Amino acid sequence: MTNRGYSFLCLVVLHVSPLFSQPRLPHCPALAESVKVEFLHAWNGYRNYAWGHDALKPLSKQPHDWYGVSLYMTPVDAFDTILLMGLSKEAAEAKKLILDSLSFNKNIEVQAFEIIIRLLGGLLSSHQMDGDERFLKLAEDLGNRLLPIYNSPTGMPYRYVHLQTGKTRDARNNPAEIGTALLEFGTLSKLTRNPIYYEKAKKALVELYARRSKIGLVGTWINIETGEWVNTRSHISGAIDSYYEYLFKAWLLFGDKECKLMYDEGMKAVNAYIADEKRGELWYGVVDMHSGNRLATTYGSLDAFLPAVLCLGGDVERAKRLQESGYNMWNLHGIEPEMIDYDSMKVRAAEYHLRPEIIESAYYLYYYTGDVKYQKMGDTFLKSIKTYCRTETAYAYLKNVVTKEQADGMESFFFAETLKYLYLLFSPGETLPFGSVVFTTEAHPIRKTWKE
Ligand code: DMJ
Repeated sequence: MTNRGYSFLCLVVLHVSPLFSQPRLPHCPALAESVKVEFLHAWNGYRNYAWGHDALKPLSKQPHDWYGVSLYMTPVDAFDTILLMGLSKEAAEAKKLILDSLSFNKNIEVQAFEIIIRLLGGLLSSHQMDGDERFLKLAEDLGNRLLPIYNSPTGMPYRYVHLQTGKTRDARNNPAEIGTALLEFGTLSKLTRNPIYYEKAKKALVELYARRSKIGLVGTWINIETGEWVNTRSHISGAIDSYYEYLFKAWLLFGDKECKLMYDEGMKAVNAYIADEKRGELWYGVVDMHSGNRLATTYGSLDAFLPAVLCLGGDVERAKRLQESGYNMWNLHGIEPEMIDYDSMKVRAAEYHLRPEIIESAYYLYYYTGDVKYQKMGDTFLKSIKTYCRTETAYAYLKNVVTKEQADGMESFFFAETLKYLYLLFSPGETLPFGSVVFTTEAHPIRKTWKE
């Protein structure tokens, strides 16, 4: 890997952490501090120009609400990062904003997946970290409004639901949106002692798994009323990605053995058919779920979550190799494109949406290997993001990683995930002992506070 000005000083702290009998890893206070400074830069942009709205449009300096009215997407998604960074003034302001004003009694239809991972997950981790019961009350209200998604003939969820009427829409769904709910709904069940949320979200996963092909793969789109696949492309990219993540993490958080089994079987098939070797590098592409025939050699910023999950599942060797490939992708144009063809190494989708996945994987790999090169990678990621995405008021995603043209958007996951994983990568164990929580797909840390 290139060094690209790796000039920071990491402190080697070799005493033993009380939670884990392993030496603490070197941390980089100066870099952690600079992530905090950048967080505050983006947060203050949101605070000054979009306070109380879902998000800030960083170039026009205008607020943006996904559904016309605000669901406080940015503050809810960002709140646990604010707490982790110890920003007490910002935490108090954000908490007041959320608890005084957030209500889900809104005449709107929402996309369940996005609301579950950003808001339900955010409220649950906020409750656990801050201790205020009102966060849990909001989560419970939201959970109840979302539950009708599971009222389908198969038990797999519809994509959209109206928050007041419970009316559902869109029977064409994908594994990521079907499966990425068990951590949030499961935690809601544990904390409210109401098993309904766990049961519904788990059934959806089991029903999906039951429809895997003979070679063990899932496709991209399925009709959740008939159970028929409508798109049989199989990969680990967007629309499937966190289905695998949640199978493993449900085992970690809830000790759900069935989920572990489904993960092991699923990942066996993924490694047998989707994994691909090029020039001695490991990549994951696209195959047909029934034949296993290769359909495309594409990999992108969303796929870069896999090394993190491979680490958790014990496959650190594949994780290391895949992260190297992802790092090459990042360095093609100095910042990561949404998708490349790893055969030709040409960009296929040129945006950079301020995504976290490759940083999340560096964070896990640093813990699993203790190799400081993952912090150096993090330093590269931070420098690129600062160089190309920073604006006068906040951060903007890139329309094109080749031209570096900025676009008028800053997703809430930039606060929830991208900056959180960078911060944690540079301050290992200082803020949050590794292994003490399970991160949801939106990086909301969930602590197991219940008995099995
Ligand atoms: C986030 O909302 C979540 O990480 C999701 O699983 C995938 N997409 C974004 C980040 O890229």
